[in-house]
Amino acid sequence: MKRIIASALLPVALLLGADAAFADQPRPGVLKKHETTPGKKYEPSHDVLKEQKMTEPGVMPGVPALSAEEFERGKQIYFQRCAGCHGVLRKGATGKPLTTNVTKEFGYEYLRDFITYGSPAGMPNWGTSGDLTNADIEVMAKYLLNEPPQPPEFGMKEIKATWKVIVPVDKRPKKQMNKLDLDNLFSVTLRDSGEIALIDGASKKIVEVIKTGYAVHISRLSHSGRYLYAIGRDAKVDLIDLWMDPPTTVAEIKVGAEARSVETSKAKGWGDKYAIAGAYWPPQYVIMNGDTLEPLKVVSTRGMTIDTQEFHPEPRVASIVASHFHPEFVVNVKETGQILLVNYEDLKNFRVATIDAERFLHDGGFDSTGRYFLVAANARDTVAVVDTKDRKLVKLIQTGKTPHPGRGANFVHPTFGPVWATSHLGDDSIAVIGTDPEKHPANAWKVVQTLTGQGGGSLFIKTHPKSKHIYVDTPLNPEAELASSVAVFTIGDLKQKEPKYKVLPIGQWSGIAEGVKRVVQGEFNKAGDEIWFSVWNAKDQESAIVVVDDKTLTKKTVIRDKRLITPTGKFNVYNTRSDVY
Ligand code: DHE
Repeated sequence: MKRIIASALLPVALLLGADAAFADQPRPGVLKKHETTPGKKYEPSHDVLKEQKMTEPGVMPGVPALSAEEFERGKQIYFQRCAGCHGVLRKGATGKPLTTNVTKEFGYEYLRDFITYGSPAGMPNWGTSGDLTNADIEVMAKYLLNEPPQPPEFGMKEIKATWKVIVPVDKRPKKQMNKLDLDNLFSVTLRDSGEIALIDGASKKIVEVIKTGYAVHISRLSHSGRYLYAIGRDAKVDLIDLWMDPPTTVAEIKVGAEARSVETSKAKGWGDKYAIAGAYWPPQYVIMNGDTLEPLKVVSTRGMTIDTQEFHPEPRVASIVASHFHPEFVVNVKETGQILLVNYEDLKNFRVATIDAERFLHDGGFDSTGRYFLVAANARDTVAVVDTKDRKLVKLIQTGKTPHPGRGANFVHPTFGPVWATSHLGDDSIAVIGTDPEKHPANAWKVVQTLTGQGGGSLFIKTHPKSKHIYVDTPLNPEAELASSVAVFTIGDLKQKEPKYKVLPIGQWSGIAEGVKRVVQGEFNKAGDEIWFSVWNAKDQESAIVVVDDKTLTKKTVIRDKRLITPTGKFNVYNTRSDVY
């Protein structure tokens, strides 16, 4: 029996699956009070867009006018708290549309009450939770009755204007100038300081802290491992040359106003040639030169949804991976549910294959052979599988509630052969999916086993080809104890019907007393004998990285350094460039 965490479901619904946000349309008087949850930290907030200059709507007959101050406040709140679900243009994303034809039907009082009390279907109770004041709620009710402002587009002209080559290619070294063991270097996201820390895998010392974009999100490595690309939520890409002494930012660019993903070309003969970044706003991806970030092509993702075949004005670009079989990027478009195979062989005679998958695509990774890509369509509790060699959809697989694999975990199951696994945000299950159609055809592309972990609110699952263990985090679980610990399964035990897991109290091991100490995203070192976890506290509190010995499942080292501000994602150079997970 799956334990679904009611309180964790709310933000999940809000973030990822809430077409339901307005589905029940409660009337004032029957609104239910409910609690806002800890998982709300995971709502997408368009913090960067909220700062953009936008034109105020004119005065409209029959609609309460907004003062300039109220407009500014409404815009800030909308982009920070609402746009992630209801869309930048209010035309609906994972939440329902809030265009004026809809909001005028509801009227001022209804909107005010809805925002205050929320709904059991996914709308948070912004008022009764204390997140918004009555004055803010009144502004928001008025704001929604007025026409939505549109943030500016960001085409080639604007992108080019942000592009800087700081160290030209001919001024860069011809060989590695530092003594770092680059393949065992970790790039660590320091989310709230907008920096990455490069940490040496052996000494566990910070080698360099490098300024990046705002609320930096992920790092990806070029095929050779020389170049590191970091993307901020402000869509700023920083290109860092790891051969320089010390590693230095050699180019930067902004590919839009809001973004989350970046990747580099990995097909044979194309290593280090191109980079690609996907934006949330405007909905587009940009292909760039790998060593300079010179923007070469901007492509919009606006288009039809795969199911209802309706036009979607702002489908965001979620994860991007690079095919190992063809000169192609696999670009996952969240709201249309399309997986694009973007061929970069000839940018003039440009070819994009469009695979109808499922909505709303988010994160994913390859199987152990690097041929099949598995991606979560989290609004539909589905994992979509694409064959990147034959360029086609293989299967849509039903999993638990709101799969969230990160890049997932590949291992050889004692009964079912090669498998890939995902944990879930919305329940405590771990879906184990067969991935070997050649030697284990009966198990391929099915959930062959469902494990029960310690709770929902999981974001990342991890193993390594050399490891006998599978690690499942639960940073968004409302229970502090679960949020600050990790469940570990032993692969050999999966023969049993209900395999048990061991709990590692990573937060406690960090020795930090303050904060919730969310433990997030395990990442192995190159040798595959230790796994690093972030102990993620608030910006003004101490955070840490705890290194666990994979053989003994004991604490090996704790990295504590005042420069480690809000560490979240960690990217080992070798494992990231080679897609080992
Ligand atoms: Fe992420 C990956 C989007 C919040 C940590 N995150 C991704 C990817 C996307 C994404 C599309 C896949 C990138 C790829 O593979 O190309 N993340 C979003 C959001 O929209 C969301 C939900 C809200 C937001 O406003 O950004 C969000 N993400 C978070 C966090 O709150 C996390 C936990 C902490 C943080 O640093 O912000 C977080 N996301 C991560 C990490 C990865 C990631 C560590 C890469 C995992 C990996 O192993 O590859």
